[in-house]
Amino acid sequence: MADLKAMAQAVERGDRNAVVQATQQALDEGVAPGTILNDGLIAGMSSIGAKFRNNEVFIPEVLIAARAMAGAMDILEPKLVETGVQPRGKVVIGTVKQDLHDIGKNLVAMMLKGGGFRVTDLGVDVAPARFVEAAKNEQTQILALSALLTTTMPNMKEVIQAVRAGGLDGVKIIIGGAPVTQAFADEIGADGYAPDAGSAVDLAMDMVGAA
Ligand code: B1M
Repeated sequence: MADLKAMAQAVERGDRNAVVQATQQALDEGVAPGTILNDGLIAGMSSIGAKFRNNEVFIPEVLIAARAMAGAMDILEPKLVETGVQPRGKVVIGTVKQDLHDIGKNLVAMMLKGGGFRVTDLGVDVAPARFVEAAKNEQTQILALSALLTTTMPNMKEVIQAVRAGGLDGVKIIIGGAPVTQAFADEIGADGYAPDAGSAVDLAMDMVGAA
């Protein structure tokens, strides 16, 4: 019989084969796709996210867990769509203009997916106008900006100004990246700041009222 606790543990271990197999078995046994997502896959990612925040595990473990979950999502996603399960929220993410660093941003994107968000990743060196366009097209609730250079941090403010000028007042803007701080977020009028990928998920949940 499908064991969602074991599935969550397999996600944490990053055992892709076990996670994919358990997901298929649960589907075959008629477990609801939303239950598999929440009680199996997201439970596993949440647990590893908490351990990452507490420095009990490190980036490689999180990446391997995210890869295991992604394998299961390949088979689960069409079923979620069929059964009309809604994502927790939509996030558009990218690294700001003139900044090519994407390792942390990718980690945040993976953790957000692991947290049940639908994520559109615009990549690196993203101009403010592209963020605005994507936020409109995707009808996103959250825009997540990453910057790794002190010289590109000011470009986050440009995005915020462009988004507000574009009339997207309902879109929450959250920011992060090694040189970014809560004080900087306050200064430029961001809606939130997260120091790491796990906290970014908690913050995003907060923003959509799912915490
Ligand atoms: Co660059 N680089 N780099 N670099 N690089 C740094 C950032 C630097 C600190 C190195 C140093 O001098 N000690 C320095 C910045 C100095 C500064 O501005 N104060 C620097 C520099 C100067 C440069 C160049 C200018 C070097 C040059 O060409 N002279 C150049 C700039 C290129 C450009 O962007 N235009 C450059 C280039 C590169 C590479 C291309 C070689 C490569 C990037 C490869 C890639 O990303 N695909 C690179 C790398 C790898 C680094 C270091 C070594 C590692 C960054 C990293 O990936 N960390 C970095 C030094 C360091 O940090 N030790 C450095 C791991 C990653 C998981 O952490 O990105 O912080 P991080 O993400 C964390 C959190 O910050 C947070 O969550 C993540 C996970 O917990 N987070 C968010 C990140 N984004 C978030 C968004 C959110 C929330 C949380 O949204 C809400």
